[in-house]
Amino acid sequence: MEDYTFEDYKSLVEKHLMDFIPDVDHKSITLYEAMKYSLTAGGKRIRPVLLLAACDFCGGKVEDALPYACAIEYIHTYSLIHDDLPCMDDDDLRRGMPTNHKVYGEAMAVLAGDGLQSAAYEAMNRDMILYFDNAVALKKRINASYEITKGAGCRGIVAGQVADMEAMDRSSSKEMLDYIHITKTSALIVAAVRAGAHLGNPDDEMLDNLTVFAENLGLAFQIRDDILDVEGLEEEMGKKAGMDLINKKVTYPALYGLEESRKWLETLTNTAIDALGQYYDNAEVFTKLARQLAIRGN
Ligand code: GRG
Repeated sequence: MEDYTFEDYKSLVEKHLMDFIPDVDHKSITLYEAMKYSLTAGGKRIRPVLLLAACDFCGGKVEDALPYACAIEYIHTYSLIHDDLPCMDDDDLRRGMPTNHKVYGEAMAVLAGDGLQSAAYEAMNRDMILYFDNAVALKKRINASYEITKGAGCRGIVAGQVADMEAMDRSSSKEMLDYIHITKTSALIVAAVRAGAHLGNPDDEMLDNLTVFAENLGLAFQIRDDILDVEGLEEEMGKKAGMDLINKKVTYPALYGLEESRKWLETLTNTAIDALGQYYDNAEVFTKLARQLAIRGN
């Protein structure tokens, strides 16, 4: 296992982020620029880092996981572009920059999101083709791709977006709130961790423990996001605050108040950390990240 920190993994992601974006014909240069604009606008890179760290933790080669790490960041970035559109959350600011549609127009922003999504599948498929004659290596990659595809799909972030939209203006139950958080946010975080693990050699117990970690981290991440929307600073967050209230979103603070939300965030963070307790220092990158995310300002 490499002795990498969060920043080491993040630097690797940044260095290779554009490597798997297909070369486009010069006639499609606006599409390429719109995709690159949002991809390189910043972002914490939590999902690709988790994927690389999980691969490393399970004894895989970090370099082998790069196409999948970049793919999950492409999918995440596409979802942010689409989420910001006027027909969805109608946001002007993302990652500290004007949103994609504010710069390139609505139609191009839709297409930039579409382009990023298909680039993700192209990156993973191209990698899998290289291992056609190696059943063991191919199986790991198919498993990783399956996890990412599932998290990105109609049981993952797309379902979450639908539930998030439809729950607006409704008096929502805790069950609905949990469903939104699990699909909208946790699904892709779980996908990142499980995909990375599959690229290594996890035993069943390791995979189960990493999954419990990711599920709890994902929920904690969204509760922190909900809290930040109430009390965060726009300059620090790189996006507008108070949008959940304006859009009448179903959030943890809206249903339970800030105090209760903070307590639940702490409980989920501790549960995530405990899930990896038996691995001591080997799991440090995960446990440190969980603690940092619980107090993040953006
Ligand atoms: C399929 C259109 C579509 C949307 C899917 C992901 C999503 C649903 C909507 C984006 C908005 C949102 C609040 C999602 C919840 C997950 C979340 C907190 C995303 C922001 O992730 P960060 O903080 O963003 O990791 P950066 O910019 O750091 O990458």
